[in-house]
Amino acid sequence: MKLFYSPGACSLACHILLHEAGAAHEAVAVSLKDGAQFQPDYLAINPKSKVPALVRDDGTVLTEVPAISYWIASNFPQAQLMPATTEGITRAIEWLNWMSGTVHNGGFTRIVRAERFVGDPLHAPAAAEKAKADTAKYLDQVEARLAGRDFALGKEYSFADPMLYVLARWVGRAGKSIEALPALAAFKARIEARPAVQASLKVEGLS
Ligand SMILES: N[C@@H](CCC(=O)N[C@@H](CS)C(=O)NCC(=O)O)C(=O)O
Repeated sequence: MKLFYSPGACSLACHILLHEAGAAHEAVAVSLKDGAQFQPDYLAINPKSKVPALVRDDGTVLTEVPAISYWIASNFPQAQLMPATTEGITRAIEWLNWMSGTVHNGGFTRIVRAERFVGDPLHAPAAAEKAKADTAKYLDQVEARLAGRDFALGKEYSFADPMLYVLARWVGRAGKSIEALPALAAFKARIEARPAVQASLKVEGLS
């Protein structure tokens, strides 16, 4: 398989899960800052111009962090990334949809790519400030939900956790310090101790 990623981007969640699963893969960097996601060779892989994209062994391409995360957990059962109950699986999907749809694309993306969300480029700084305030509020909601838990679902690690780890790495962009989010800070340290996380950070040049 081939995972198309950008260092520290949301694709890191899928990269971690591939390492957790022990899945044979090649990690291919896409330079977002150089606009490689808009070039024809990448558009042929993912016309949405986003990472992650996972090219599977049969050549088919899977996109979207929640879908890729679920697929890895389903296909590598020995890694025990899939919760044992329907309730657990449903809660993991609930987390991933919230993190991806609201906190990431409805929050952080509006901060770092504010110019895409306004008609007049002069309005981008104000839009970014509003997005920062909204994202800080979302992070407070994440913190409240995580309080008293070791992982997103409670005691058990699951396919939802790597994306939560990615968000924990980004809190500074919302003007938050990780120390102000103690449950998220403890979670981040817990996840960072996992060999699969260390291996992924190393490949992405972040360790
Ligand atoms: N909904 C997508 C979001 C993917 C996404 O926004 N990826 C960012 C990196 S974190 C990206 O590729 N951005 C490039 C761009 O928007 O030009 C998912 O969950 O996979």
